[in-house]
Amino acid sequence: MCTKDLFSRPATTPHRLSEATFYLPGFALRNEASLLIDIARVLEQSPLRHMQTPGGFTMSVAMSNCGELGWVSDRKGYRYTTMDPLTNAPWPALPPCMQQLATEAAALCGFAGFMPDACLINRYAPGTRMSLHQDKNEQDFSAPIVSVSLGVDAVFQLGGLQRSDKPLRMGLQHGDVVVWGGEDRLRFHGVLPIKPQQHPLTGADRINLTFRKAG
Ligand code: MD6
Ligand code: FE
Repeated sequence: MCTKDLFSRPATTPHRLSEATFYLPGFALRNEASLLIDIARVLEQSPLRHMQTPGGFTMSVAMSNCGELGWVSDRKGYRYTTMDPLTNAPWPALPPCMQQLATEAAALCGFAGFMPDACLINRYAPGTRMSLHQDKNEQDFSAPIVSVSLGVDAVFQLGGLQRSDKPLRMGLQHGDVVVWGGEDRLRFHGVLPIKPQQHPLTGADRINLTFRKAG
């Protein structure tokens, strides 16, 4: 179900960045090929699109989802839906390999039994950024979020619980995983503008997956 890489890699030990935020460098490299195939299949069914913000702007990050629930933004606000508003069909199922990666990463960080019901897929073209925000449209803040970075490098901003807290900056590379939950679940965070670069698997783009328990 989940093709491991040809050359097995040593198990990653999570680096603890704060009380409940963990960095697992390269954790997703062990099944990068399966992951990229799974993502491509999902995007054939529910293509990436630029959503509208409630304020009427077009988001520069292109998004789609898989899982029972998908995160959407439009003039009415931010929320999770069971149907893809672009296709009027349910969001594609969460591929087992993707779910397994998220569940295993969460467990390594002390969040046993994490069962995501939503995976937001973000595509950043060069110059694209994600401004500081909190993830707070989910029902259950006791579940962590597992974030997987693929493709070109990004600089992630890890803020505090107040918007005014000065964010730390950390580089995220292809295969890196960040897990946060508990008291860090509502930390502000964002992504600085992506620099022009090339990655052999994704070209100039960065793909980020965030697995959530939304419902
Ligand atoms: C990104 N990530 O890395 C955007 N949210 O492209 C997020 O917004 C995010 O990485 C919650 C937890 C981890 C994340
Ligand atoms: Fe977020």
